[in-house]
Amino acid sequence: MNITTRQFHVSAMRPEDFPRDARPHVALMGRSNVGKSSLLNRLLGERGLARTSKAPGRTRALNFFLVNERVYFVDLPGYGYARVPDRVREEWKDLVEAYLAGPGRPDLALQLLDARHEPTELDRELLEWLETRGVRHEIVLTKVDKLSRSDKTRTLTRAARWIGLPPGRHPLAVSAVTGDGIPALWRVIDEVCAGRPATRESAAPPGGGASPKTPRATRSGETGVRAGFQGGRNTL
Ligand SMILES: Nc1nc2c(ncn2[C@@H]2O[C@H](COP(=O)(O)OP(=O)(O)O)[C@@H](O)[C@H]2O)c(=O)[nH]1
Ligand SMILES: [Mg+2]
Repeated sequence: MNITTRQFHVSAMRPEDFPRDARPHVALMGRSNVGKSSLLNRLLGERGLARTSKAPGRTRALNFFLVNERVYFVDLPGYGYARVPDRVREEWKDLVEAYLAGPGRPDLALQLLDARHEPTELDRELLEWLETRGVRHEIVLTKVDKLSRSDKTRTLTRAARWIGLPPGRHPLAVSAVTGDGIPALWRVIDEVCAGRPATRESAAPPGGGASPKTPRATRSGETGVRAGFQGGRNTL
């Protein structure tokens, strides 16, 4: 996508604030501090568009950004941050569920995992929730600039197993600092925004390897099961 305009649209604290038009949505989700806002800024090419912070647990609202007047990028509140009152955590959970299960739910959810850390129970819960609801999603490992080459290879292999990808396939891995992996991520986003079928080549594993074209989760996987993402029951 050749970005010509990008602007902050709305900070939604209640479902009534969500945009109601038919434009596609790309949502960034993941633990607090995983790098959602930084990745959004990198993707959209404007530092400071979404607020980033060294202090976790800051974002309470769903922040919508409108790109080229035709697609929303949505910066969601992070989960997994312990020092949050129960009441706020419950509000967050209800708001995110209302968004994910509502009519304007994302066409593509980017689930971010910090490449340096093991995924948590809450990461697993979110992934299962997205799969159960048939929301198209893509796992994206963040902050890969912090890994050595050998650590990166190991991390990609471990993450592929965690997600359950077939052998030879790896998740996307990006750095908001160096821009590593950003073009590959854009290819996925462009494909979804263009409304083409949900297939893509996997990110090439380091050192080569087969990359079978395997469709990822699609909307046809919708089951109607109300699993409910409990993210933040114990920690936000
Ligand atoms: N080295 C490195 N640091 C990053 C990267 N992305 C984010 N960070 C840092 O991680 C912290 C949290 O980032 P932020 O985007 O606010 O995370 P969010 O809470 O998920 O929105 C900030 O200090 C960022 O500068 C990255 O790709 N590489
Ligand atoms: Mg943020």
